[in-house]
Amino acid sequence: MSATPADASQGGSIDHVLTEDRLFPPSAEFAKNAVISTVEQYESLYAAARDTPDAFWRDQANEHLHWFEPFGDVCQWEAPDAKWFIGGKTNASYNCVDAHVEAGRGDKVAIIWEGEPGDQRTLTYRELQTEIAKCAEAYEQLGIGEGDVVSIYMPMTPELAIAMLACARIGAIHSVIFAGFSAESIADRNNDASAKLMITSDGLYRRGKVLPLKQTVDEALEKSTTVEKCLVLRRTGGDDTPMQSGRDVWWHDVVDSQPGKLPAKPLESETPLFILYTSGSTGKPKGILHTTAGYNLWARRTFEWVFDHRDDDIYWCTADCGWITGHSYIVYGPLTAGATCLMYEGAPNHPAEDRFWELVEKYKVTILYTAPTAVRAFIKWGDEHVDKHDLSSLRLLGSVGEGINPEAWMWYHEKIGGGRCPIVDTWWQTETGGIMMSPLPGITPTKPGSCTKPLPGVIPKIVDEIGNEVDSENGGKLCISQPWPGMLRGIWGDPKRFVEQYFMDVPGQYLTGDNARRDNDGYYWIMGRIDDVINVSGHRLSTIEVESALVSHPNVCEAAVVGRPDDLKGQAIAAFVTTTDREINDEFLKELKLHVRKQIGALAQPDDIRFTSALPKTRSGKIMRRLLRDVAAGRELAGDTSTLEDLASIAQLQEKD
Ligand code: 6R9
Repeated sequence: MSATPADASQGGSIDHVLTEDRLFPPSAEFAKNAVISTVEQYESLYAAARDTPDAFWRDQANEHLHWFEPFGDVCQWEAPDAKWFIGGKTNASYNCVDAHVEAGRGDKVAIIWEGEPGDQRTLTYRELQTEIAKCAEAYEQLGIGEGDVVSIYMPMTPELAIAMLACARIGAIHSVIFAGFSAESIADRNNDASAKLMITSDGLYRRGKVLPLKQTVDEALEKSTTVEKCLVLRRTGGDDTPMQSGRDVWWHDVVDSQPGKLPAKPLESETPLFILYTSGSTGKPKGILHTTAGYNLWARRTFEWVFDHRDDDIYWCTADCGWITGHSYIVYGPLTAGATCLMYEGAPNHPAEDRFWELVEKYKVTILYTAPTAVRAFIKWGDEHVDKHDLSSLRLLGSVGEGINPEAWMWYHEKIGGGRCPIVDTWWQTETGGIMMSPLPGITPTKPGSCTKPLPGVIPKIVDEIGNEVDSENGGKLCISQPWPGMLRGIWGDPKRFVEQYFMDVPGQYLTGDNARRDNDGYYWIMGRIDDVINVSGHRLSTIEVESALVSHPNVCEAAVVGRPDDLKGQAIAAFVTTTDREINDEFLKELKLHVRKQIGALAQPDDIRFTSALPKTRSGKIMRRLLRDVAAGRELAGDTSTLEDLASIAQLQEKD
């Protein structure tokens, strides 16, 4: 294999990687003990899920979930509506904890937690069950029941997972909001979902500082019309947390004193489990809806297949529960599978750049699942931080959130994996609920930069502009042509957008929003988004969302936002703005960045803001983003525009066209 377009676009600096034509087969040692240990095993699972999906998923669901009442039909599918395991009753919190306690595995450690300041806790499955039940009992006292939405804005503490699973226990719907979002963003999400209860903590530790979460929530609650109560965990301490009487209650007052006996409620398979907001191609984040049984099964099986889970593994996913990766691969997948999970609260470089490796060594982590943006940061920080630690416990490495460039892949493989650990590059989305394409570590020879092959139940198609399947070598839009249990069930409150966004381009098929190509070995290479979504440090952002935030500043007339390549973040945010007659200086620049931070959150703050007197537009008035992407990336512009730094003249030039 010569350099692929996917490789080339990453522009790595190690030449031998770009012309890499080796495959990295799993070692015989790994393959011998793997959950899926032969290609034939994978092929027969894949064929069964494709050709006889009902029989396949019936067996999977019966074997891997607990059923209070059996289901009838396996799947009813009329695009865009999928229903799975019709009429059955199960409960995700039961599957995550009670099932293990009932089976005599209650003393196994479920969560090993370490806080940023170094405090530690472990919770067995039995202890976790009790904590979840207590929290669910408190919810009921606070008037929360089946179908109510609970917004969770918390640091990465065990209570965050407990709060999620307590919702699942009684049929309430959680909406976790990443604790870096602004008060505005929280209020938008609360209002969109009609959240009734909000859960937060007094503060959050970040690189040794305390961020006042409750203060942000107070601001959000002023604009959240439906929230009745706010439950507050004491995390950072101090006496200065304002509590509004009648609305705010402390976790230690209402949760800790509960008996912890509430059983999991039998819930119909399609009972909404959670909403998770993610950015799409328009300005407003959409609430992706997942339901109970199908999602839970998908999270569990994909976890077991891809991470080759064994009973004695210490598994660590470094994501935050505020993203889908945390939902599926910190909470629902690993806990349903009965895994022991490490959960870490803080930053990878606090108190020093070796914090992750210190944790791997200390807890003898065997499986590590992280993001390419983190790997690139580790490379930048230097090998000496890694060299200080014994990482020999590791046996498997995972990657998620964006494509991993071959240079980072090689470093991860050699430096962290000691050349012996397979890397699973997992491609999936908030919408898909769980991993869709990934190597299976016991059998799939890997190619740096490719997410390799689809998992059983995933039937990818590569199509052209009008939806016809194309010669996949050149690439096209990536669709999934059969429903799978973990697929999204809707956009909260917006059925029209659900169809338009995902099922219109190719009727009856799920449109992923990514471009992909398939090589001669049947390996998939994700080539990036087809819409206006950018991927900053593995986080999805809509360019329009950032533009809306910018134009809400009184001195901004118009704004265009594009992604530009960035060595660390994958993509950085570049903004072009036209302004009122206010003087352009550093103060204004800072104010604008801060404004976006306030509107959306720190992760959306533009890296560059360029002022211009006009934006280049097509004659139909569309901003020429492609051109701006070139300008932002410092690429040479084609033809007459190549020497023009002033966008206004580009704009004028376009007008004359
Ligand atoms: C799980 C998650 C989804 C988008 C997706 C794609 C990009 C994720 C990737 C990848 C290439 C991978 N993406 N994993 N691209 N290779 N292994 O990240 O969900 O936040 O919804 O983002 O991220 O563009 O469409 P989400």
